[in-house]
Amino acid sequence: MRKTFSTFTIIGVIIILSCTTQTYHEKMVEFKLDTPLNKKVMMAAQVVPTSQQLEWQKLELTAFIHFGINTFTEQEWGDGTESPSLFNPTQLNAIQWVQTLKDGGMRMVILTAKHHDGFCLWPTKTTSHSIAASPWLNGAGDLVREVKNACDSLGLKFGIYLSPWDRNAQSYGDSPKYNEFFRQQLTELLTWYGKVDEIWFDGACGEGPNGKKQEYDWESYYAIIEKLQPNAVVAIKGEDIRWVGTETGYGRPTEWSVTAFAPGGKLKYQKINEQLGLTEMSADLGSQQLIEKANALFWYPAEVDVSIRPGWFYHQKDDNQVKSLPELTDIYFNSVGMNAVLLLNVPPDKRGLIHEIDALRLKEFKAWIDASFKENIALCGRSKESYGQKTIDGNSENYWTASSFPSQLEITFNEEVLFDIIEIKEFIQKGQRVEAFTVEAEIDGTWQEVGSGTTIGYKRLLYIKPVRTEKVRITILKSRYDALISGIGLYKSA
Ligand code: FUL
Repeated sequence: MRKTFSTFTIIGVIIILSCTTQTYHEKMVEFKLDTPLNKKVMMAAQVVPTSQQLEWQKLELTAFIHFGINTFTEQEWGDGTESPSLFNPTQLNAIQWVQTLKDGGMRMVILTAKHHDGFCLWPTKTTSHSIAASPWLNGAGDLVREVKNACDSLGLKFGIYLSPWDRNAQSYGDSPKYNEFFRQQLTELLTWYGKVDEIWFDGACGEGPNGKKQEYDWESYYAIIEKLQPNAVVAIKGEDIRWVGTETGYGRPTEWSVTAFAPGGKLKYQKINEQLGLTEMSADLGSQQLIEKANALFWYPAEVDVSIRPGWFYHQKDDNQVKSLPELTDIYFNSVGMNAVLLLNVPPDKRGLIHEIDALRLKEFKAWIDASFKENIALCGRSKESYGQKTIDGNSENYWTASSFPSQLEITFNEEVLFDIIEIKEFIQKGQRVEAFTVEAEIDGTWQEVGSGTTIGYKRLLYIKPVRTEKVRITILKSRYDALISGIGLYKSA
């Protein structure tokens, strides 16, 4: 890293270390009826994540494993009538799964303990429709334990996917009975395996007009989690992590972690969403127009789930359709680079192994990330101000406060640099605030815009045409309150 050539100057409007006292609202804020919009917006800027949500956001890359009876029947949604005798992986090796995912840069693994077909990957006492009735290890296996142990030994976090929709359970549709059954399953999973970091409640339910109508008792499920795994984050039909609304790997260019969209499955929150006409898939979940109408806001950050293959489960016919490296890197920019966490699904095959093609692709993906983000060019040289480097660095707890807008931050290099990735981070421990920014480079003596965006949040990446310049400036055009910028990076992609 060159340390001698560049200078770093802050131009224009005041950028000072924050020292005012403020009122932060952890996870949610409610408005009084007559709260004016400007006050609401200021309060929105001070909704902050819980420590668990913050830790989760920092993971950036997480993995999904869809594995179960569908793996053996070539289906995506089993109907619950499949015989457990079909489940018979011959070379199952959970260490190979977790090591492969780790080699792909993943920091957590979420396993489908039970998908919609109701087949349980652990020896549950709640039903005989489980691996205990399968030929795998003569019915003595416990796949949840194997994956958890592999995660522990390789240092990855561990999560559980548990489908509320269950097409095998006899009691499904008899609401109190099934709720009790589901609570028992949840209790087993949250007590038998040590620490669980994420619980993923799928929102899908394919019951048609003549199907069984099951009312899920979300509050009682959450109470169990609160009691047994208070540090876990709960996703999708949970109140900590939001489904981004697509399964394509692409988030929103404007992605607010503070949403008017209310989290989870509680009835009172569903009503809020009905009133505001919002679903996870709505284009806008957090604009000022929406804040104006809202009575409450939530820290409810986005998770982007997508499969490395066309389906969620392994199908041999898809071996030639594993996503390419450019597809994965594009997904990276559109998920991690858009203020979300990527949840990449990698389904093991019938042998019980992650297929060689997928494993290779994951390695390539990690190698590309490592090579592309190896050197933060913005760090070249010393900043004039003692704090400048820390701001660019983003690893410290320091940040800059830009208090009026537009506010500019200029980086001057004494020799030409080349980059095509721009990274900007907000200090989200104090909220998400920036609404618009631009990035310019001085090219042939004039400032030219090379990138722009709306929200930043935890991390915003822009993948742009390569730029050669000696000067870069970032302008925060609009922010809901003081903009707290905790990191700036310029990189050349591999
Ligand atoms: C959806 C399910 O229906 C899919 O099978 C898959 O599990 C995906 C992650 O969530 O809702």
